[in-house]
Amino acid sequence: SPIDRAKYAAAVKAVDYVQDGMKVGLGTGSTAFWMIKRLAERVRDEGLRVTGVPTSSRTAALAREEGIALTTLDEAGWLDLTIDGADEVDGDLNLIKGGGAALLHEKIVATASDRMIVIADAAKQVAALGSFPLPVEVIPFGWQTTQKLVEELLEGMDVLGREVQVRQMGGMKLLTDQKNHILDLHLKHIGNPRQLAMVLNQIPGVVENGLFVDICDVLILGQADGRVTVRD
Ligand code: DER
Repeated sequence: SPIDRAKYAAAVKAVDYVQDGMKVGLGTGSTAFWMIKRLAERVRDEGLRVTGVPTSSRTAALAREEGIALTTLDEAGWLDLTIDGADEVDGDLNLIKGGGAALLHEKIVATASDRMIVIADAAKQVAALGSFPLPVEVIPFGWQTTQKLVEELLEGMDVLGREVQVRQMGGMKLLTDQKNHILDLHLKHIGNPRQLAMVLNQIPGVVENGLFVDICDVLILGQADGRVTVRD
């Protein structure tokens, strides 16, 4: 499909940044899927030596299946590069991530890297973040009180919408790899991503949120005709 061609184009360009011997954070989602396929192709065709740190169990399974050597973040210590997708990207390279419920491990891995490259189809670029619901990871203990505290916090924030929903999967509350829940915040427009990212994590039951501020270093946008634009 045109969207898949756009994602693949961005993924191929990002994998060109991977050099022999690198330790690479492997993102989660349908764009990261193409990155893993292309990286595995370079490992097979060129004998590229790379060690991957997956950001989710499903990325670990895909990378293993494709023959990419994996390790843990603790074993790796620090990474050269992380390549991951995003749900939205604004003009300052701030992101909303977490559509695939992997935002906690994604943010840890991205932050533990010398460089983070985001790959996306051009439609992910927005003037202001917020059309995509902002995921917030919360621990199960007292999650309904945590949701009330999040709703109260939003009353005073520069946002246009304030509806909060716990993410369901097959009629049950979704459980992340860390066995936590996800609240989706339908904010419509986020006036101050940096401030919101900071105050959300002050709420006791909140583990992490999907706002990635000052984390993305390079944005690679793909188009259906195969063209890519690189912004850093
Ligand atoms: O869940 C995530 O953070 C994913 O990276 C998501 O933001 C991008 O998923 P996509 O590449 O399938 O659109």
